[in-house]
Amino acid sequence: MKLTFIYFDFPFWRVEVGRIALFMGGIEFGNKVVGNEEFTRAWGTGRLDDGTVIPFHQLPCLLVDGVSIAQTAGISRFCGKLSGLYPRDDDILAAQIDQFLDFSTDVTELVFATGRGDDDEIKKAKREALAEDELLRKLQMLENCISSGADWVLGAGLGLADIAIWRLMGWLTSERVDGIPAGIISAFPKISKVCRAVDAYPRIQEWVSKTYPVGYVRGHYG
Ligand SMILES: N[C@@H](CCC(=O)N[C@@H](CS)C(=O)NCC(=O)O)C(=O)O
Repeated sequence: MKLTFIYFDFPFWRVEVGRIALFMGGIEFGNKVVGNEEFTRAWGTGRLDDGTVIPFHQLPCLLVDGVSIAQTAGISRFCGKLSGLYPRDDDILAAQIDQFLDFSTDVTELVFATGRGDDDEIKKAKREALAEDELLRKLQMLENCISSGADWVLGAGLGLADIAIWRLMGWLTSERVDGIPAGIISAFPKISKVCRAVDAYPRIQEWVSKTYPVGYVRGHYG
């Protein structure tokens, strides 16, 4: 099976969950990096310059033997199934994992939608307000879902939910999202603990040193 991720040159959670799942499972895959100009064209046409279909004119996509699969959660589940990180015979655990993938999408949309169409200063002000209100409310809900003392969001080992939350929080606390302070995580010790555990996990460390630029700020986890 030939697997190729199509995404920007940025290790965002939306693509990293699938990539890391495959990496952890020892499954080979490739990457096609799309620049902003090509993406603008694909956003309009639904195809990359080489003709590859982008079903919903959005990224990420995963090409599986030439078939384009879109949507982060679907891609993550597919990769999780290949690598043993997403159950094929435990519907409740599968649904629990799904809820954290979809939660990560909700938070991402909440942030991206804030200030969309506004100039940079207004956008920043709106995101600062978000970081003091609705975003905190969402993160508190996530905090409430994690058991005290747990290293992982679900079960006894690192899984897709942890990878999603680690990269989502890494993005939010990276100081690359104008208006969202890196310290936002400090009110949430259980989320911080999960992020630190993922960040220190040997196979994740291996992935980071293999694929992230030296000195890349992965986030501030408290
Ligand atoms: N529901 C999609 C959303 C993907 C998405 O919004 N991706 C961004 C890039 S990170 C994008 O393509 N934005 C352009 C657009 O939505 O038109 C998913 O979960 O993958």
